[in-house]
Amino acid sequence: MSTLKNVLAKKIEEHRKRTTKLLVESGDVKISDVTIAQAIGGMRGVKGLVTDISYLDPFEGIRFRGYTIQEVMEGLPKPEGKDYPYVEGFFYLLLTGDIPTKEQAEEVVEDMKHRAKVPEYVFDILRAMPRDSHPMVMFSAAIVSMQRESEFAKAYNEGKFNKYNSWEYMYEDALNLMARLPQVGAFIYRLKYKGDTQIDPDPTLDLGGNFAHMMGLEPPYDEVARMYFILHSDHESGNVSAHTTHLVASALSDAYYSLSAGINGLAGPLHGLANQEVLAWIQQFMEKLGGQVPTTEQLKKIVWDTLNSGHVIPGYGHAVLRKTDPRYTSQREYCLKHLPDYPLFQLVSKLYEVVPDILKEQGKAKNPWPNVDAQSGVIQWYYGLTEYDFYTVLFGIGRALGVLANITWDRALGYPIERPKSVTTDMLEEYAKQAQEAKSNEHRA
Ligand code: CMX
Repeated sequence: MSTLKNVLAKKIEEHRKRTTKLLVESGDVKISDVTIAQAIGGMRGVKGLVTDISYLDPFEGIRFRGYTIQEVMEGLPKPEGKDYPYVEGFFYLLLTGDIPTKEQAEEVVEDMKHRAKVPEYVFDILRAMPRDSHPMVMFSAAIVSMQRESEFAKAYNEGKFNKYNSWEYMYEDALNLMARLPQVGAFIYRLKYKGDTQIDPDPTLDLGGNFAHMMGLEPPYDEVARMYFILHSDHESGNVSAHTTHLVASALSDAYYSLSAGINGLAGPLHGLANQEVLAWIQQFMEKLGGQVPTTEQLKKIVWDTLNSGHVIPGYGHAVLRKTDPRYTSQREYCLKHLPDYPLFQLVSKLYEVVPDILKEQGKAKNPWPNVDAQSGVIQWYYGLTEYDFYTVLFGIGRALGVLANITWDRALGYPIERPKSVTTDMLEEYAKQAQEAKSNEHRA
């Protein structure tokens, strides 16, 4: 058994006791109430999910297994001479909660290399799709097409499967998928935008390095890939892609079905597609201005015009965060170091100066600050990846790290099929009436 699987097995053994104790001794302790506004309004703020992979504080931002982004980037082992850590070592952290040693991280690098072979039929399927299909359609289709490779589904069908060992099959699927996604992503990119001129994987490289290589992008794009995949990996369980993956897996669907479903959610413009929307929006108004960088006054007008036409400002706002997203800040720091004078970076920085005040003045968005998507396209564009409808695939490869770690733990802890209860509008009206009556009785008393 690999070190990672061994460590994970021990952690699971220990953790199961905590979950059982909570259920047996304190199962009826309340952690959340639900208002009518929350039931109608997308369950915002309702605590009804459990994950230990990451936690999102509205003001501090994301912590992965208790570590801030900076601690992750500084503390994890890195390939020789590189500034950003092995993605594989980060996956070790997400799964186990431990920062791996360099040896442990490199063991995962080697393990993933052995799992990285994408079946030929996936390429045939992708080539058979209309070339103008959105890259996220191709990505999702490629993932679900590999379902026949699922160890989890095989074990289930062969009756090997039980509540205690099912995580091991999910783990195998998670590692196999994670090892293959970079090639699937790079294949789609080169199929769609580079005339199907494919670049074979280089078995000497780690996941980030190999992705850059297969995309045909020179270093330091390998560093960008490592940073990008880590930053986009997880944002606790309630976001659409993580929640969907978890929900589908709760029906004992395997990792292929579950991840493909999560990727479909990521493809929505209010979620992961926002990174593409930011660039599309910028390109649109730059075209209107004849390529001239807008003045602050012009930018303010563009932002107001966008809002007044009923559109959201892509890359701004968040359902949980109430400050600038530290994933935005982390990418901004990269830009300040590597491309401070790049006009697109300066434009995005100018937007940062203008948009929050306007959103505050408009008074609708609860969070006027930028999220991860406001900054991410700039770096991609700088390194030559200008086909912005591909950006959400990059997000998807990263997001897979978090959601696959989550569903492995879901099986380890035996979480049941997810099935919240719904009510009708009549029932809500009845609750409202009863609350009003109770209030008037209180006044009278
Ligand atoms: N521009 C304009 N209006 C915005 C806004 C923005 N960036 N963000 C929120 N609002 C509006 C909402 O549309 C909503 O308007 P209505 O009352 O008319 O419906 C109002 O402000 C209240 O929304 P909220 O409670 O602040 O935000 P939600 O939790 O409902 O939605 C999000 C969060 C991210 C969908 C929203 O901020 C948004 O649409 N942002 C732009 C798209 C984006 O960047 N998405 C990526 C998020 C990160 C990710 O998942 O990748």
